[in-house]
Amino acid sequence: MTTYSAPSTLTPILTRGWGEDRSWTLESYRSRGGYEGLARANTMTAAEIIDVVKAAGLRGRGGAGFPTGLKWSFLPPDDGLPRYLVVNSDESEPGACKDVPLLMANPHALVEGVIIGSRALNCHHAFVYLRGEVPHAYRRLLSAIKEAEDAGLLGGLRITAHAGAGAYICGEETALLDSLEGHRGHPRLKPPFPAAEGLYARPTAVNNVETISQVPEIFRESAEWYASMGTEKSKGHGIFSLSGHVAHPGQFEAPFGITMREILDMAGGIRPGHHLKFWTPGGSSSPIFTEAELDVPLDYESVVGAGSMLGTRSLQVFDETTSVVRVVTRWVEFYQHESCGKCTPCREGTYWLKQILLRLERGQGLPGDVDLLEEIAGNIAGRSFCALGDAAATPVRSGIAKFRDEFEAGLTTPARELFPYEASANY
Ligand code: L3W
Ligand code: SF4
Repeated sequence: MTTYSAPSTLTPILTRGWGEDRSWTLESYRSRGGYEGLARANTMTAAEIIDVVKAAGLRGRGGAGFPTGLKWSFLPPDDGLPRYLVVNSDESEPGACKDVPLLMANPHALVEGVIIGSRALNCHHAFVYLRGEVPHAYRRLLSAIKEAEDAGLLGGLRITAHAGAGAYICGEETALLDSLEGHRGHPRLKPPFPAAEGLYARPTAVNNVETISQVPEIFRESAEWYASMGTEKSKGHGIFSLSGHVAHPGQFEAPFGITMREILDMAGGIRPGHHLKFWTPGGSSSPIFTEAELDVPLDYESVVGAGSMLGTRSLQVFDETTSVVRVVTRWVEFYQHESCGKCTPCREGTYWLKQILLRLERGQGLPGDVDLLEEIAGNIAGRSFCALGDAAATPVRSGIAKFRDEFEAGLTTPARELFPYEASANY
């Protein structure tokens, strides 16, 4: 059993001031140095702004870790026609809980980042796509945009906050653009990437909320300061959202390269009287880890090297009272429900996976079911139109790889007998 020792220090940058009274107001944000970065960026050309972001090493915080400055530089030269910055705030990966708290506590970091990013891209209209089910974050953003506008900070830029109708697939950047245009959200074929042909077929940069919110601090401090944090290839810091069977769940901001063991230290460890069984480094889309991976540095490269992916840094923790079969079944049900139906492997495969998992969960599995699950998941992964299909196959494959016995037990024994609900309740 693991023991957790001395807590490590946090790096409160984006989360600085979250606990302050009315931290979301312009006045509070300014007291923390807010809009000083914009003042500095305003003295630079668009190309210089992009160079600073490149030098900082900022990478996308929405899951893929794509270099932000490089993405911005992919937009073709300004031809005088519209071009757009679109912020993806459609946070809905199971376990992800960083963008909504960020918007609630510190919306001006996003607004300031949008203004700087729009200057870098020579765009005059930016969009923020949020989940309609989170109206409080939507309202908070609207009030921050209004405050910035009234203070004359937008400099002619128009920022539109758009509330989506609540579909996970609209977090995929091209489905998001379809939805923003008023269509049903379906992923588009890439290339062309949005940088060449995005919103209304015009050059568009799509970036995650946290990515854009980190831009102001790079200009307020410096690219060198930012690049001095983290690891060689995963520079800077990020918000890690920790949930599940831990003593103190929540958002922990830390440089890349921190380990799960250190984050658990900060969170007071696993809930009292229990021990870790498995965890996800990047939400339900990432292969699961166990105690063996507690010391893997949480940066993009190391996590991939250990067989998973960092994704959205959604650290979900499960103790020994948890049935892997039950968790995987819930995740697959989610993906099946959220599948947009455009391609056959995902549309049919996720439904098929769900049926088999449900009977294993009930202890009514059929001989060969575990092999069949692996076969179906193997035919979804890499054969689907977008990442959702891969994501649905991932927990099935990694769950079986690490806890095959529990899936085999589903041929005879219901998960609730092996792992009673009462024991797994998160007190
Ligand atoms: C121009 C090129 N642009 C790539 C751009 C591309 C995109 C970015 C990354 O998936 C992952 C996924 C989820 N010219 C380009 C180019 N780009 N090559 O770079 O692209 P890509 O395709 O690697 O990633 P993606 O489609 O953005 C994101 C994982 O993140 N994930 C997601 C979680 C959930 C949410 C949510 O809750 N809303 O995001 C979690 O781990 O599985 O693998 O902008 O255009 N040559
Ligand atoms: Fe739609 Fe799933 Fe195909 Fe993605 S993988 S396009 S969500 S059916």
